[in-house]
Amino acid sequence: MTRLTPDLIEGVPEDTIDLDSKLMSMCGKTVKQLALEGAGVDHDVDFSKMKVACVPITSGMGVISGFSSSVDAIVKRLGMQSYVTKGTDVNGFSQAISDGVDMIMMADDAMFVAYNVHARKYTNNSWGTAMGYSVALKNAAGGVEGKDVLVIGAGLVGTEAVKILKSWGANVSVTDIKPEKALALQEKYGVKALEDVEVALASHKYILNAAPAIFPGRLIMEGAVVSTPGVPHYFDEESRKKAKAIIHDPLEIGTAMMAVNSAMYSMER
Ligand code: 2YJ
Repeated sequence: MTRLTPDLIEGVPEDTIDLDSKLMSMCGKTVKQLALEGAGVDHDVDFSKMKVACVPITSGMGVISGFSSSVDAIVKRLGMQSYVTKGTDVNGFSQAISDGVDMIMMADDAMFVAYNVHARKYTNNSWGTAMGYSVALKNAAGGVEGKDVLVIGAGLVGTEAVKILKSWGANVSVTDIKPEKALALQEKYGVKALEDVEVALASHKYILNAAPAIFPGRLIMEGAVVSTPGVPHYFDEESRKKAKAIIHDPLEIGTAMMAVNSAMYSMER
């Protein structure tokens, strides 16, 4: 996982990118609607009774300025009650438990979880990101069943995306800067490993980019739908002109997906 930096997330609390409007125009759904779909829920859910604590974690590389407040804002936009604990780490966690919260959101350098206290289960960010961006891709593409979809990156998010897209009936190909990683997914999940990322990109209209890579516009297909959680995020003018949709935000889609999925562990479906 790439470490987020304060500049990447500075617009998240006030939602300066207006993610819902962007998603509505590309996918026809809001972030909450996409997250519910990813959690397998086919109706709106009132989350107003769900109490969430966001715990800042200082271990490893430490607190990222604005991270907990961004997660807090994202969770609030889903209609949940949320706050950032005063204490950090174990102190913050114990405060959250004493306050009787239903869910705890916290991240260190390796793991970001939404922990449902009642169900004693968590949803992690790799799955949340893969599912959130796969659902967005599916909606923007008008379904993926029987379509050729390319997953770039065979890391934690890419692997989850391969499994999800395959389960939806897509013809999944995967490519990674380390070919053996793509080959391992080919073996395990019966998808197709492609070695040359440029050839792969130029021949696919539907792309889930789970790698911190930058691709030149000459390789992007006309009318392409690119769902791209990776940071840094950069698509040149040619890509933006040619693509039908480039779906990206630094934190919200993955985080909303985690929060909704974890909340549903203890709510009626
Ligand atoms: O509590 C804090 O402020 C920090 N401990 C947060 C650390 C956040 N974690 C990361 O940046 C992960 N490496 C990646 C998160 C993935 C988001 N898509």
